[in-house]
Amino acid sequence: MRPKELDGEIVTASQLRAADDVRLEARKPDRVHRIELTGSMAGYDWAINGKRFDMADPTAHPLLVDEGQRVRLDFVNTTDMWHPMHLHGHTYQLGGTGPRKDTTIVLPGKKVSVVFDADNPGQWMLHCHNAYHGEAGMMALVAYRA
Ligand SMILES: [Cu+2]
Repeated sequence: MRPKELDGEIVTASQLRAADDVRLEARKPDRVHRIELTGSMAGYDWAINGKRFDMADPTAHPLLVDEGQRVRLDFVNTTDMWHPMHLHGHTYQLGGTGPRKDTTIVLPGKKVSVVFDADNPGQWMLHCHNAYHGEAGMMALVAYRA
């Protein structure tokens, strides 16, 4: 069975725009985090910025933000695989006018920048939504400073 929706036009996020009522107003980021996606199939050592997330010590290397900040995440994929990067607790915007999303695919060797407003204090996971990669260590904690 092939749903007829699969025969429609396939669009990528770069072809989409945020609706007027959800577009983030232009603002210089208060904080920029470079999120290097690292690791390989051979070593299965998937990580963020070379650090595999440690479930036994989850707050070891937080990506800090402060409430009220405009935050930019620069995903830089240094690997040979694509990674769907998912942030909990927020939706981010692709670039200046792109769609609001909570997961974006970062292709091998590519860079994708997203911005969000830090308006939901807490500690939130940022991880590859390929669960095998996440469990291997491609996860990080986005933490608001108290
Ligand atoms: Cu991945």
